[in-house]
Amino acid sequence: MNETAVQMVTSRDMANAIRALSMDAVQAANSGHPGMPMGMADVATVLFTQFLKYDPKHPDWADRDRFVLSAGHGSMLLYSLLHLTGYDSISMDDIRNFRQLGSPCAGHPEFGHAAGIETTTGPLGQGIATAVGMALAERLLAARYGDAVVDHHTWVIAGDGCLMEGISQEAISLAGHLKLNKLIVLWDDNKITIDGPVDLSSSEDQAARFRAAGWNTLEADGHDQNAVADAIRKAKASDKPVLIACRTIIGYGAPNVQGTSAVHGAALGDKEVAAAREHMGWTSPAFEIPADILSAWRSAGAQGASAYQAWQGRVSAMDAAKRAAFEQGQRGELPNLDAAIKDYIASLIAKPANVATRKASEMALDVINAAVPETIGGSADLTGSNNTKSKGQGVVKPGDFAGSFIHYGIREHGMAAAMNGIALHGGLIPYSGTFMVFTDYCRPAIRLSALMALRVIYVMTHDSIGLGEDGPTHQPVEHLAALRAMPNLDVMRPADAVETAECWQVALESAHTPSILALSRQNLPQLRLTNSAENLCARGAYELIPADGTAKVTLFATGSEVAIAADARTALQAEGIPTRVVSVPSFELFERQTPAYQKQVLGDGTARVAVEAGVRQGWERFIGTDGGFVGMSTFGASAPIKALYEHFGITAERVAAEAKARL
Ligand SMILES: Cc1ncc(C[n+]2csc(CCOP(=O)(O)OP(=O)(O)O)c2C)c(N)n1
Repeated sequence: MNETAVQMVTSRDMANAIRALSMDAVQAANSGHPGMPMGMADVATVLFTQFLKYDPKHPDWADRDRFVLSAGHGSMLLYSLLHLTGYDSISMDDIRNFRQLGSPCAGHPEFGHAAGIETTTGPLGQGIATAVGMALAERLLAARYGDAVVDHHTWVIAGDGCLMEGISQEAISLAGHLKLNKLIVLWDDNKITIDGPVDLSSSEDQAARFRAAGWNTLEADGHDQNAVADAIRKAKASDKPVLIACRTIIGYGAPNVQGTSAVHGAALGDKEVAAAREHMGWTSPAFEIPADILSAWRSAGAQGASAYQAWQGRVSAMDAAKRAAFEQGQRGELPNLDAAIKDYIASLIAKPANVATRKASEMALDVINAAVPETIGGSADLTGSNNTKSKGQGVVKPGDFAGSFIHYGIREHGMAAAMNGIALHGGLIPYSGTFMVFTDYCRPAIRLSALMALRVIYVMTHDSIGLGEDGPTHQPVEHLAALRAMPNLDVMRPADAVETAECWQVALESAHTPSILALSRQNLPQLRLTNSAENLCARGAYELIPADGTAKVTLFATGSEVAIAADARTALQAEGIPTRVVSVPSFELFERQTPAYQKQVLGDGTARVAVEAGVRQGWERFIGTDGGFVGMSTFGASAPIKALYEHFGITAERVAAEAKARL
């Protein structure tokens, strides 16, 4: 490094490198958001050169600080920082190809596209809520393994949009309650959104809102790097999470448009780009960073190498068993799970349990949580209904992270996003529950679990009209179909205690796919009464009861309706109609089977009827165009379960009649 040259480089020059790259990349793509990166360049420069703990050469360092660009539209800020600080994952060519197919520099930051992108952001508010999960994971792991190996901050850059979104309230309220004091939010307080000034649509006192939720708040002129550094220094000493309101000018550096919504989300145009160059004194052509400025950035990026080495030394010095557990968690391996589930299923075969699948899930969790210490459970204030807390599971409390069960409160959306953060952080496997109907309240975060390919397990109980008296607001009808429509999400609806255990195993072993476990409120008979060497649910659909004779009818069912299908089969067999029952715990898992297996399960040439207490959409895959479907086509109603199943005609008689009508 040329020391003299570095001394001549100012931190404002370094920030201007971000501004230049951002405006030039947006100009080249002729789309994107230059305003936010240009406005927050000074703040980000302070963070990445003076405070953030990271090592571009070891981007997977378990104890690195996490940086979340919640205002994901400002993606060029992140790409610039990663390139400038020396991450190999973002080259200058990648930046030139901003927003083009195949470039890791996508329109919004996409997790998995380049090292250093800690999470996918873009849907406003998700980033800050995900960061709460990361900060929580850090404290949970620190409680287990000690501050010597887990001791990092989680930083967020959030804009007005993130803070206006409802999810931000759930997130800040949870973080404040838990006293996640190593979470620091840098708010891009530029008072501009797309439609114009923030006061078009909002007049709240943001800092007061954060304080009411248990945060400390600070403010700084976001273009005075010393003031920003002072505020960050104070924030790091806080015993509560901290919001730093950074007063900035959107598009800072573009002289004719800065401070206006015009600079939020459109290329500046050649004339304004030239004017900004002139204004900033930036003489380099597009996509060229003067050597001295690049060198200053690279040495900032290299600062973390010694901290990484020191951390490695501390990991080596750990007690051997603890270290092995820590590293196993980081790798995400589950060496004890398979044997534990097999033993547990054998015990169910020996002593069948006719319980609700939510209860069966709790029984499975008693086994799983003992065998897989990485699990972190929770519920959105329905712990006793979701049955997500296993025997002896300790509860996480404000400032006390020794437990592994989180009372997320009535914050379903925040809970789901926090689970994404826990999974992204690494070292832990989050699962948590609410009522199935409230997957709608979680859906934007579930979508990100799926898009980011995270191991997040959603325990969704009360999965049909079978919940009874709470009525149609609480009864999912379209939810299974809606969730099955989402790519890379495994929706599983087990029929009994054995299937529930098998589905849990599939969910835990799916390292790159989130799972929904749809579980019943009502008791169900155990239908699996013999041991199987194989996890049958992993097949997605399988013949549960063969026909007595050459099958003329195939009945398909999921979850609580499998028992109804079994009753219908008994009736049909009694009438001399050989009938088989196929249990379909998961459409998605079935699609991954071989065509030969699928053909065999589908039972070509038989009359086909499906029964599920939900809408028909999607069932054609199993029943074809001429099959029968017994389910729901309207919302449910408030009544005892028996009356509801009769009222909506989800009965064995109806299933048998639909079959006979097709013979
Ligand atoms: C959930 C969601 N709604 C809407 C959008 C579209 N959108 C992107 S940026 C933005 C305005 C954000 O304003 P602010 O956070 O102040 O960003 P700035 O103008 O400062 O860049 C909107 C509405 C989005 N990305 N996500």
